[in-house]
Amino acid sequence: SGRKFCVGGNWKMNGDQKSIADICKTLSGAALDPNTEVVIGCPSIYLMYARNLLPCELGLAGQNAYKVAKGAFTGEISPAMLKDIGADWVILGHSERRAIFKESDELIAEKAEHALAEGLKVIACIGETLQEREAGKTNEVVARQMCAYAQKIKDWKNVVVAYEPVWAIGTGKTATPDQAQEVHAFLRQWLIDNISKEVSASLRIQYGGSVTAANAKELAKKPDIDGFLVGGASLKPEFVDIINARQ
Ligand code: G2H
Repeated sequence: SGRKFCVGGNWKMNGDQKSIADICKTLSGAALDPNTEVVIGCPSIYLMYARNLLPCELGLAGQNAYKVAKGAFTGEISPAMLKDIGADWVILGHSERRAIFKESDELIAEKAEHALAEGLKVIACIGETLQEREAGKTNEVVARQMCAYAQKIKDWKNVVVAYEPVWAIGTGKTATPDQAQEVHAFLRQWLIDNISKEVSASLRIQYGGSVTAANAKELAKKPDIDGFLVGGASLKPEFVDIINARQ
């Protein structure tokens, strides 16, 4: 496809200095597929620590960032701060941010716009809930979420989209390769219809939701799956096998 395979690890609110040192050691010692771009999403308090322990060719991501550079926003961090400490990516719009912290499509898009303007690369998450899927609304929901991003994102070159069906997140219930491919193909067509052929051909779309070493290889064979966003398994040595899923 010409799109470089891209695998993100999303550690979420997990880890401590000891366990993060262990993961970084595993990643440093492993033979990672040079044709896969790797990004580690680390809790913000450990970002500098992880940056110093990770191989320099691995990207580092915050898991959230606010929509302005600085100011009276107690508890928040900004893209400028992420850049300052050596992170080059941010994950935005994760379903946990949407569901637990009530982030709207619009706020998430504003965050993406600002992060891109500050020079960060963005993993822009989308995905439907089980209720939405069962109501036959999957395409409608992901299109709505993409529309919100598209209102604010004018240049997609530093964006990766992560399609994460909420019913597959942390549940052990992975989408089948066909189920994932079906939505990725829909998104590819949505991009042609709403953005451009060029963006549709070049934008990477990751699948996320209970990806493991056991299911990554089959998912990776699908033509519109350009990588993964991995939660639980990114904390374990099997993350190496997921990075190398296409070997
Ligand atoms: C989805 C995914 C990573 P997990 O949230 O973003 O997590 O692989 O644990 O389902």
